Amino acid sequence: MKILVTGFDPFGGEKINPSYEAVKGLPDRIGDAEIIKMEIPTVRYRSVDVLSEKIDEIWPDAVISVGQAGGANAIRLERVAVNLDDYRIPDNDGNQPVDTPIYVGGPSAYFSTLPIKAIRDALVDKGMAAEISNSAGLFVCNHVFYSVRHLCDTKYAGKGIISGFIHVPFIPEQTLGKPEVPSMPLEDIVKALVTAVEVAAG
Ligand code: PCA
Repeated sequence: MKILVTGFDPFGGEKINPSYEAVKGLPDRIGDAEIIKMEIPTVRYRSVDVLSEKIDEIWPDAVISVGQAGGANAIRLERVAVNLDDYRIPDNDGNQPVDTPIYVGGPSAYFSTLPIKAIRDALVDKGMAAEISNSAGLFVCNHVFYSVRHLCDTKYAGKGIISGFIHVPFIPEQTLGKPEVPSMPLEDIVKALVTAVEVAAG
């Protein structure tokens, strides 16, 4: 089985994005699963275009997208993606849509098809801070989460590809001098993603 795991490039003035830093740290195999790692741009539509090209090339069984959630104090297993872009800051190409559908005529929302409760339980069993989140925001992470789910139900319908989204906290080097802002060591985020892949791979 093949699992495509994506992280984003830095955005919003940050020098690194812990999502791709963690994805990069994953091994190339986890159990029987081959892990394909990819950095995608924090850019509306382009993020999904490159991801979709990769799906066409490798035909994964699962797509797990990972993004930074600044201020989060736990791994967040996202439950729902909504059909709306409403960016509080411009993306890395300067796009800042306001209350705009991602796919005109698409369903209002999609649920994750990853086993998010089983992943949460496995992480909590290992003593990690993890929770189900009911909003992935309205920025590029939600955009990618929604779009990949939409593709799995339309262009890739019948292929059985599961997909979903995991938000991760800042890592400590991003919060230097800001003791009030939570962070999680990079190696813990990598361990959490390994567990997520193991559970998703069944
Ligand atoms: N986090 C942003 C987009 C890219 C990322 O890593 C978000 O939560 O939408």
